[in-house]
Amino acid sequence: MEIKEKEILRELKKYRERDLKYEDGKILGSMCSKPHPISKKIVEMFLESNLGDPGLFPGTKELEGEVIKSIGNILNNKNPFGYIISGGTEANITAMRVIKKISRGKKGKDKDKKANIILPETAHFSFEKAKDMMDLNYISPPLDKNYIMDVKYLKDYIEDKREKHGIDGIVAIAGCTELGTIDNVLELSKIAKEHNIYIHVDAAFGGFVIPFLEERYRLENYNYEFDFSLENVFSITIDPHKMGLAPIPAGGIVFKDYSFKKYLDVEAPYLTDTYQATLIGTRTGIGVATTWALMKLLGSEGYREIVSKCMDNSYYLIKKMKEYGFEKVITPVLNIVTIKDEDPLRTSLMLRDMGWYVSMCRCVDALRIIVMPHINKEHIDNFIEALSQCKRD
Ligand code: 0PR
Repeated sequence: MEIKEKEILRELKKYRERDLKYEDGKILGSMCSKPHPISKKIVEMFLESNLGDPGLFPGTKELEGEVIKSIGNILNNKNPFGYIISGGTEANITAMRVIKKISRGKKGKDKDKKANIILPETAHFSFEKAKDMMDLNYISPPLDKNYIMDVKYLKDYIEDKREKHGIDGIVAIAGCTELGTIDNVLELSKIAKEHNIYIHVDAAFGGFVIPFLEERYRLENYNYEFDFSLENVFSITIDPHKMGLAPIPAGGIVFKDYSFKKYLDVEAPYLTDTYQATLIGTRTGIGVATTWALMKLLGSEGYREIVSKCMDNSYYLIKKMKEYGFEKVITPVLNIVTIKDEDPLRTSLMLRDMGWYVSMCRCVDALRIIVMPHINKEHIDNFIEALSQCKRD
């Protein structure tokens, strides 16, 4: 290797060494994890692939179709249409774009009127970005005692106070960023069916967890249904780069069928495919290839094992919290654990000074720990010690 190249790599390494490493077990507030080792080889193989011009990369394009088919399978959809894109943010913005387009069609001469969309208070901030771009109108019903959208309130709202043009869309969350809760999509689906409303489910996190959640981790009387088997669920965000263990960037947007493509297509007459539907034009095929490989390699059984390990560790954390006198906000639904705290910002900053990175909830005073696959029981023991030291200081 030329001296200059070696020097550049050495220089880069210095920067990279300052980054935290998942395997050190100190990253407790991230929805990403160390990608599966097979990813390295695939990244190299697909380095120059560009799905922005799919005619040049027909092999990668075909793989994308296969991945969407496999993801469709875990979401109970035999005819899925969708893309592996940059992440949950792009996926959610894409879904809002479709709702906006459909609503315009419905509003006729009032087509400049904003789309009215029901959005949970706990929705990810990516929806704020969509609102800025598309001037949407969000309506947020209160949360019920389980920290999910109050379905009864919503039903009354839609029936009693429907605006002239009604509600154009409902966003439901399956694996909420803050608490890991799942909206009652079954009930929402009934309401949506009755009033002809589009449902988008944000399962960016839960999409690779809920289908693989064993019975013993499922809470009684809790509704885990969230997929295309429910009527009026027309799109789902599901991110391989979260619990799917794919490297970044790998987000997923899946629609019920191909008919939704027309709302996204813009003309791109000089490209090999003369229409483009994704928000991002030039886009790597790395996410497609890694997701394809991981779904083949791990299969349902592999993902089930990963999810069980994370759930087991989540319950281990709950047990340790109890021993040390810390309280949870809710019994974990998925592998996200909440720790009540009067001043979560202060505590998280103290923890950060000690090298621990946790995050916080917005809807309740609590710390939030995402028990990802890189976290083991020893990390949890050490973390609880550190947390209790914060409280003593
Ligand atoms: N929808 C949900 C439910 C999410 O939790 C997130 C991200 C998104 C959409 C957006 O996904 P992208 O970030 O892929 O666009 N949730 C995490 C969060 O905001 C993202 C994250 C990941 C944050 C790793 C920190 C981190 O270290 O907490």
